[in-house]
Amino acid sequence: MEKIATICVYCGCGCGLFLHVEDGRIVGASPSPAHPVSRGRLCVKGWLAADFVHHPDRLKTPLVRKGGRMVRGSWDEVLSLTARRFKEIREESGPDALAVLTSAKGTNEENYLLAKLARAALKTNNVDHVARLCHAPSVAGLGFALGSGGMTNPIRSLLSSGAILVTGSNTTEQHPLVAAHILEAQSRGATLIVVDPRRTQMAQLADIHLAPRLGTDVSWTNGILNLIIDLGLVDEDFIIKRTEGFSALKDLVVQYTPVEVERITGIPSGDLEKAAVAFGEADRAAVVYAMGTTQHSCGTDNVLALANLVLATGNVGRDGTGIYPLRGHQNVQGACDMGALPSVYPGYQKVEDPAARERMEAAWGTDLPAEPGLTAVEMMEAAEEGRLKGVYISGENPMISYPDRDQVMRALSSLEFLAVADIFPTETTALADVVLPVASFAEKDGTFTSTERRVQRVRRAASPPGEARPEVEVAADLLRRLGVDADYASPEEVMAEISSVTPSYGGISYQRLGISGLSWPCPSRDHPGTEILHQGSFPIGRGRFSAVEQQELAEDLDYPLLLTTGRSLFHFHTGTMTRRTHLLDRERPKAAVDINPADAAALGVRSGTMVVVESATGSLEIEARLTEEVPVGTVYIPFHFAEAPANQLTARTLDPTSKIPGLKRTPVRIRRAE
Ligand SMILES: Nc1nc2c(c(=O)[nH]1)N[C@H]1C(S)=C(S)[C@@H](COP(=O)(O)OP(=O)(O)OC[C@H]3O[C@@H](n4cnc5c(=O)[nH]c(N)nc54)[C@H](O)[C@@H]3O)O[C@H]1N2
Ligand SMILES: Nc1nc2c(c(=O)[nH]1)N[C@H]1C(S)=C(S)[C@@H](COP(=O)(O)OP(=O)(O)OC[C@H]3O[C@@H](n4cnc5c(=O)[nH]c(N)nc54)[C@H](O)[C@@H]3O)O[C@H]1N2
Ligand code: SF4
Ligand SMILES: [Mo]
Repeated sequence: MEKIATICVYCGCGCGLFLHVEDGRIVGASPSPAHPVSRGRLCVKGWLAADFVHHPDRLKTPLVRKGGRMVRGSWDEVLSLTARRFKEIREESGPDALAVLTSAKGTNEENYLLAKLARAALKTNNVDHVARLCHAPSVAGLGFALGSGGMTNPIRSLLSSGAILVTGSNTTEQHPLVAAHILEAQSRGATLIVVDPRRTQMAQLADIHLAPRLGTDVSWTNGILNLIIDLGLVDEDFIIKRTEGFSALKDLVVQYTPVEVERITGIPSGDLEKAAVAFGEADRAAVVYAMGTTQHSCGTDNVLALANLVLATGNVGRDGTGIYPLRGHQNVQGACDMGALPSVYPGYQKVEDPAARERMEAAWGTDLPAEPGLTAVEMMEAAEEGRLKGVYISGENPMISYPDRDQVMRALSSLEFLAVADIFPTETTALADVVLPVASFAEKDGTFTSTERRVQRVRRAASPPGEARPEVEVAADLLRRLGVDADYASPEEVMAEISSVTPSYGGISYQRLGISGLSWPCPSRDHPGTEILHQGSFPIGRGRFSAVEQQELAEDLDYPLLLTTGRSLFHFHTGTMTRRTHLLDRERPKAAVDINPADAAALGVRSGTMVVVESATGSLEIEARLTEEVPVGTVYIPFHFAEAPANQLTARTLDPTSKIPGLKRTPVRIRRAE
């Protein structure tokens, strides 16, 4: 048996694991003891990471729609058709009638080439991916406040924290190896503050659990800061030397008294005070957050408020401090770094900056569009309106993962041409004109960048099934068919190009990555990488405070309950892989809506009763599950299940700055099904 060192395909923790190979087949996975994050551990999904790889449902041959039916085609046929249709649409309707959605499941090399395909070959900045539904507010908010959207410190740094504030993150289930570090810190004496409307396992383990009403995060964050200022626990030296804009913020937060915060959020004032003292008094404190913070129509404000808290207390640039936007997909950080976003090139160089554009034009040997393109949800709107006509989707399943499912269906169905690359048939490949079967993480070489900005090597352990090809080859082939030089002999050569055009990856090469990888910024070949950001200064000079106010929250008497959506430990998003992993699917085989027993009694509903959940957007039928994990007035549905798709109910209400939809708060009503 051979053991191939690679990286887990699921979450952004970026655990190192070995794939065990026997006679060309992957027979198991085990943790890497030498890896800096896993240190010999994996969560249940990591242990089972390779179980779906040889599943019989894998896509094995290219498919093309003929007379309404999907039939087998050759690679040459489907790629020449794709290139021809994209050219025709561009000639008839202009380049902005085309778009590319890249995949946070793909490698950096794949994301880089697909973003290059959009910009250099199709000539549009319409390129985006699910980071839009995930950490777009972090890219915008932390980018503004600190000069970088990246997690400031490595996961290991949490072990030195004296207080850790975790908000909007179901850490033990969604980032298990980050949770392991947090709980280890707690056992060494750190105070754990968890802010979550639900009583998650993390909330149950916390020293202080604050349960705000959905969408009221700016209020409690400003409230904690107000108390910290009152108690004289701000870091005045840090504020003077390294920041700007504090006095406007200070004038604003006085309104957020404990009594006022309790009125808005429902958090008892005594609990807020305990949290403020614990966070403010700690010599080293950290803030960890995820989707409960970002997935709101005020997501950027939520992030800015948290950034205020770490800046005011001087918790930046040292071990044990910092702000941790936990990246979700195993390579969503990398997909952003590679410029798979409508407004930036690799390394967050703005497309609107003429100097950056000239550099990229010189590197890619072609002229590039100057206007930022459409974001992911805007693409769906443009498609329905007929402005967008041809789309390439790599490894995303918007039919289940994007808000307002009926609209997504109308949007994708109205396209003139849709190409989808995936490893399995999905609700989205079902709408495609061509389906491109690609290699999974276990069948290709490349790199993933984890939530701690750690660029790590992914290694091929088996051959792709049937005619499936690594998407890096598919993207290069399409580039050539569309007239752009793309003679890469290997993914390693793509990385050489990436490092030549991406300053923060300038020193990264396959030879240097080894077992532990390198954290960016790593600007040159002799640079050791950067684990802790902002040590002496910020990329923008001074850190910036923002006086952010709580937004008015829409209420609707017709829809008296609030729905929040999310995930479970055993499934990953739309379930394409985990629902094909027997041991995981067995743990969570079906969809359910979590309802508090008090609400259930009022509705006449028991565990197991089928109910109809309705919002202004849509409705679905689903089984009820009674649990005290959700507070009275709030219900919860994981979005993994196509048979009861939570996004049937969510709306396309976007945060104006980052364009993330408010997936975490939807007014709904519930009744028993007939
Ligand atoms: N097992 C598993 N792991 C995963 C994933 C998966 O699908 N399955 N997906 C990965 C991805 S891409 C991501 S982005 C991450 C997501 O990781 P998380 O963000 O941790 O997961 P979610 O379930 O979306 O939501 C987190 C928490 O936010 C809380 N919340 C909801 N509304 C609010 C609010 O208004 N304020 C506050 N403070 N909290 C609120 C919810 O109750 C929930 O417990 O997980 C990654 N890891
Ligand atoms: N209601 C609600 N909706 C949400 C969220 C929420 O909390 N609530 N969360 C949002 C967030 S944070 C995210 S990140 C999105 C996730 O949304 P998606 O990213 O659309 O969901 P996945 O199911 O992870 O889709 C990944 C696809 O990639 C395929 N795949 C796997 N490996 C490879 C590969 O190597 N190459 C290629 N080409 N394909 C591959 C998989 O089979 C799968 O079809 O969902 C968003 N939607
Ligand atoms: S914590 Fe995340 S990266 Fe680590 S094994 Fe689990 S799913 Fe994989
Ligand atoms: Mo995500």
